[in-house]
Amino acid sequence: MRLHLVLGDQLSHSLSALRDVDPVRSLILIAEVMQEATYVRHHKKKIAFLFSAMRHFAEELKDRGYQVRYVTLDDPDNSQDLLGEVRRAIADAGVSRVITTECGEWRLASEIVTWSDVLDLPVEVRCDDRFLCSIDDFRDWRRDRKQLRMEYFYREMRRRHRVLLEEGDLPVGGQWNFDAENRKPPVAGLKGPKRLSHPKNAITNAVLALVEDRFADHIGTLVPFHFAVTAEQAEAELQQFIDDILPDFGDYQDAMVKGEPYLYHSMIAAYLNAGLLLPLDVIRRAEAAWYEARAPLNAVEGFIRQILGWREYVRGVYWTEMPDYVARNHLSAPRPLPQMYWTGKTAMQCMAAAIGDTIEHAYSHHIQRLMVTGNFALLAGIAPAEVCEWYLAVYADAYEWVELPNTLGMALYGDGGIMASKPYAASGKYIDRMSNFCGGCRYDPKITTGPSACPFNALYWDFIDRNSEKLGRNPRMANMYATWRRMDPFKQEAIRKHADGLLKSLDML
Ligand code: DLZ
Ligand code: SF4
Repeated sequence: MRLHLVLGDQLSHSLSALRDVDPVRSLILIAEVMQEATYVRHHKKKIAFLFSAMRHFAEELKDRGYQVRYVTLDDPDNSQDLLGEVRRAIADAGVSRVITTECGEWRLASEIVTWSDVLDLPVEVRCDDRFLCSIDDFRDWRRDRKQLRMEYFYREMRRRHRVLLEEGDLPVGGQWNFDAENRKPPVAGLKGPKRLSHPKNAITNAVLALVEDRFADHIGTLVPFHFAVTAEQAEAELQQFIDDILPDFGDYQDAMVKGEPYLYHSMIAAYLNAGLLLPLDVIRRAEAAWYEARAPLNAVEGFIRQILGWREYVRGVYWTEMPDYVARNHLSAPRPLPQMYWTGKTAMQCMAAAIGDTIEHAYSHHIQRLMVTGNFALLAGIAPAEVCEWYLAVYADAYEWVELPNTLGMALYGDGGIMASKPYAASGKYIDRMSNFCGGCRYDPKITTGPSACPFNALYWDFIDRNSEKLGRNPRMANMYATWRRMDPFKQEAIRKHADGLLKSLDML
């Protein structure tokens, strides 16, 4: 027998580990284990989504005539770790070879490379060709480049996969990137379309009861549960996005609106990252919407760039920078994560909304992640390891390959400039322009010091001041430093003092 191990985020029928699966000589192993469910305290909805999707995928494999060994979390014989489950399957089924696909986290990958010795069996780890750039190709691309820039990688990926290209390998519309058109603030009354809610069957209901019972102390609410748990349901969400939502995606990509956690975002990241949708299919569908004049180019190009450019790029950075990357802290940010990240309890309306959406949906959109919760952690000097653990735990789409470069690198500048050429630091003014949160907030985004001042403001200038040695010579920060240096020294001192008070009482904000 060959044992084909499929991990919880590898739920694709085209998975490389399943390529030569045989109805008679293959046994497919899928296992729910505490090792994977608790290495960070994942959001309840993330665990429920994955367990339900894993159980549905196992049923589909059985319907296709394959032998599947599915181990549930509450199976009394479950060893609760993946190696233990591989061992039990080997002992029960007489296995001569283990086959799997490279996994998404260094933590587990570095364990799997030892299995062959530990088990005294060949363990074949196949390339994950659901991604459009292999790790070796990324390593080749970045070799000899002093500065990595996603934009150049993305252009190469457009050419390599022939996406939105005209003759002569030129970009359609005459430009590679239309982001300048994609930063509109919300207009009054902006409201995204109603999203699909998938009916829950017996499998999902059983998983919801299990998660409520076993993970009661993890963050998040389980009800209501709207997630797609099969490829067919994920496909329905993609279809809704392409037909009804994509046309407005570009314009309002960076907008934030109270009570509208999704606006015009696709919400497919959890499905892509678990394997229910495949990136190239998604890209081709979005591309077709432009060719058929069903969506404008700024929206289609911006959406495709996230998947063909950004998603592949962060994965390449992760695997070519690990294992040191996880411990980086370029700005020596020292503070523990404030409790509000786990409770959502804060008077800052922008933070309360981003964290509240996260607790309710295991989701918040990219500007909330980058410019609200991420920006606050950056300005307040929260230690990257604490922030990264939070992002990895709370989002249904989060695996370390995607979470770490986005959080440590992009949001916190913890890698000193690999992911971003300058820190994404912003004051309350930015949040006020891009959202409607400030009107209902006890703080005022136009004030920098004093009891009603928006905390982002003093923290912003204090961040600039505090990090002048490391950031002061960055040409992209020159304007900020010039403004700070021109500021009246009494005002500077008042800002420092106010920021110091805020930093000492982050949990009271
Ligand atoms: C995230 C997750 C969870 C919560 N549970 C499981 C599990 O029980 N079994 C499993 O095979 N995978 C699970 N996963 C996904 C893995 O953590 C993921 O495959 C690795 O982190 C590598 O990306
Ligand atoms: Fe957030 Fe400041 Fe606006 Fe309040 S005033 S919502 S804290 S940006």
